Amino acid sequence: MNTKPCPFKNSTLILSIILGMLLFVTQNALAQQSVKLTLKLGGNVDLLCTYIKPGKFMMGSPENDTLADKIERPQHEVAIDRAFYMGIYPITIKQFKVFVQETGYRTVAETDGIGGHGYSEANRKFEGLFPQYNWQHPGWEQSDEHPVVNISWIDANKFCEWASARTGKKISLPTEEEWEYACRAGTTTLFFTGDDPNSLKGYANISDDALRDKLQQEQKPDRTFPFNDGFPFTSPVGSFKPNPWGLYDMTGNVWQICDGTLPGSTPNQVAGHVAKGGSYNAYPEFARSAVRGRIKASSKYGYFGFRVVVK
Ligand SMILES: [Ca+2]
Repeated sequence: MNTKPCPFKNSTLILSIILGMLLFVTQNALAQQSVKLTLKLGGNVDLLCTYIKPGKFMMGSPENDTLADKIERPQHEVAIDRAFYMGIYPITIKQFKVFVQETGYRTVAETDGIGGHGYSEANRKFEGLFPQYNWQHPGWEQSDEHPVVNISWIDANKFCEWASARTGKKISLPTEEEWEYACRAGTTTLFFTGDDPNSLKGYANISDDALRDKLQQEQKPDRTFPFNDGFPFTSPVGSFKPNPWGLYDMTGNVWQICDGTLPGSTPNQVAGHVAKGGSYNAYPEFARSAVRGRIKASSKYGYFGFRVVVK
């Protein structure tokens, strides 16, 4: 019996393995190219985005969600027909600075004579609206990597107009549907980390022991998360782990202002706009994926920022 290996069979096997490896490497390289988008805002400042594929999801809160507000119901299916890119992080101080430096833009909080909202170290409380508070001065130390706050729907849209002209891309706020679809990232639980609020530990900057320590007795929230996430106020973007689709700070850090108006409301109606995601001041109910914060076009608070989409 001839036991000598067949050289032709072996070389075919080796060739197949090599071709398979080449195909794997090529596919991965193409996938990496297609899922990321980096836009230049100027001044060596980039806007990093990731690809969000089309799909369907259940939006809003189910009847058995005891933390839900009635405006989040009924839960209903939504189809996202077109792919888009979404900012991996909320817009940062550094990115907003480029916009301001190039345009001279001044925010609503800086120009309406009323001012913004912030934290008083002396009084150990959040306060406002006062003229001393705006995106540059919320009452705590910010680095360039912190998400910009004290931003209104009006200001966020002005940034998007500028960024669109700057990059030649259509940059806007996400619709509420796009935001919730991207936040859930295929999950159907209350939080993208599960149904247990404590599952957000390590994934979100929310109301915690660090914040409680900064507040006077009257302002201490009674429903904080039972741990210290290290940040009483905003945290540099990307300080926590991302959601399943690679988006950071979708929950917590800052509420994210969305495009459009609530169904049945008009643009000038009080609280006709929506913000999502909760903030560093969010109790568990305000950190759910379905949460629906209502704001005016001119509302500005130290809890509110935004992220953008590119279409
Ligand atoms: Ca926190």
